[in-house]
Amino acid sequence: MIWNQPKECMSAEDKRRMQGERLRKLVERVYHSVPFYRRKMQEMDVMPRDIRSIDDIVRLPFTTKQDMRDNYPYDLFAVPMSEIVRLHASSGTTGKPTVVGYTRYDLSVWSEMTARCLSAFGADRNDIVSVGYGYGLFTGGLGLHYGVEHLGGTVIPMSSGNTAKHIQLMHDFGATALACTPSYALYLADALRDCGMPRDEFRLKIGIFGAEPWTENMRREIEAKLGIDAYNIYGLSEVMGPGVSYECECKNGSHIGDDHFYPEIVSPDTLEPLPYGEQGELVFTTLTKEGIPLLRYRTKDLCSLDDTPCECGRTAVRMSRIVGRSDDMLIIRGVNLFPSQIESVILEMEEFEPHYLLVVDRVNNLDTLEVQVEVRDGFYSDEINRMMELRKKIAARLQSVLGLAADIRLVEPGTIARSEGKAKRVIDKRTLN
Ligand code: DLL
Repeated sequence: MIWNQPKECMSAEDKRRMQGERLRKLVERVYHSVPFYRRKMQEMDVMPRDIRSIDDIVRLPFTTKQDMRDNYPYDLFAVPMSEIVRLHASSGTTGKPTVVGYTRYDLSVWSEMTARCLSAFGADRNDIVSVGYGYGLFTGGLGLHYGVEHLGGTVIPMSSGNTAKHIQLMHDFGATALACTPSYALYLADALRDCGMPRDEFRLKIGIFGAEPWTENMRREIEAKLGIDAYNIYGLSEVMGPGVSYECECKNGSHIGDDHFYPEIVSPDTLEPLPYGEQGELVFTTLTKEGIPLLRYRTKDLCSLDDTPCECGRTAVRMSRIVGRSDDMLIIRGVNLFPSQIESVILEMEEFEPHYLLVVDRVNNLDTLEVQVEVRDGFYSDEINRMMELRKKIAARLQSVLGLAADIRLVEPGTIARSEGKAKRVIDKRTLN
């Protein structure tokens, strides 16, 4: 079912007019309330009055994660803190996270967007949705949560972890839909098979999967193993959270909520806009956001856009699956991390050389992260206890910075291969096929 027919099926002409009006108001707003944007626009010699239609968007400055870091925590907010009712955060490239603030209106748009997704996946007020995304600073849990309530369905706020309990409650509470990362869905499918409760005692029929890249093969495997219909949901905290785009029953790309988030594809090298159909970096302008509106935010996600008609009747532009990133961000068990975050922990500790290697793999459908790090001469020892202490120390520090457990392998000084050019810090053995 189409949740918001007038918005999701708007004619191209009406959509562009609406986007243009929203952009004009947005630029006016950020120019007067966010010094960062005023400065950037002045440097580029662009005034709010120069923005007359959506086509003028190319005259506006880009925003990056680094800009959010430089303005940590609140300097990109466009309203006083008294208007902000919720904060979320995601990983920054080093120490500080990226902070986003939502006004009441922003939260209402978010619920509307996630209700659109759920409706496109075939869910309605009769559905019981088990949300297995993490609740907390991560946007996955609470984002889906309010969408289910807005739809009128029933939400089970499971959060992540504790697979046995999750399966038991899905069984007992009659969950009809499951929201989690696609890799966790595969893990859960195996656990469900082995749990001793027959599949026909479960009412599961819909899967709501995103927060990390996945493939058509993974979809087939999940659908076959869990006996459900699996849908892709995309989003990022800087722009809102889950619900920026979603598949419809045609499963032929994800419709972007382009009445709220204006998408562009640019060349990651030249930043020149690319035509629909070409692959490049996805950029979003948040047309209606109040708390932290962003002009041309560079997601670093690589994909292509498609505005050809979709059989479902929605006219919203579709994006392809994410095929990669233009930076070195890794997503491990749904948690985003940058090698530089690990590097900064290692540099802080006198016991280690600044040489490390991250080995990422997927074992039984769960991502694993091994951090190999060289112990400095003078700290390296044959005594097992001393090495265990050291391992525990860095493991605890990494866990608190990354929010993720890593296996630590301490190695002797000089063990990790030195490179003459750019050091190879990551070996990602996961092959998504
Ligand atoms: O992952 C929001 C989300 C939660 C989306 C639950 C879907 C479901 P962040 O933690 O800010 O937000 O991470 C955003 O995750 O830039 C992509 O690289 C990646 N990502 C998110 N959804 C997908 C997807 C949430 N469906 C980053 N396919 C994004 C591929 C995805 N990558």
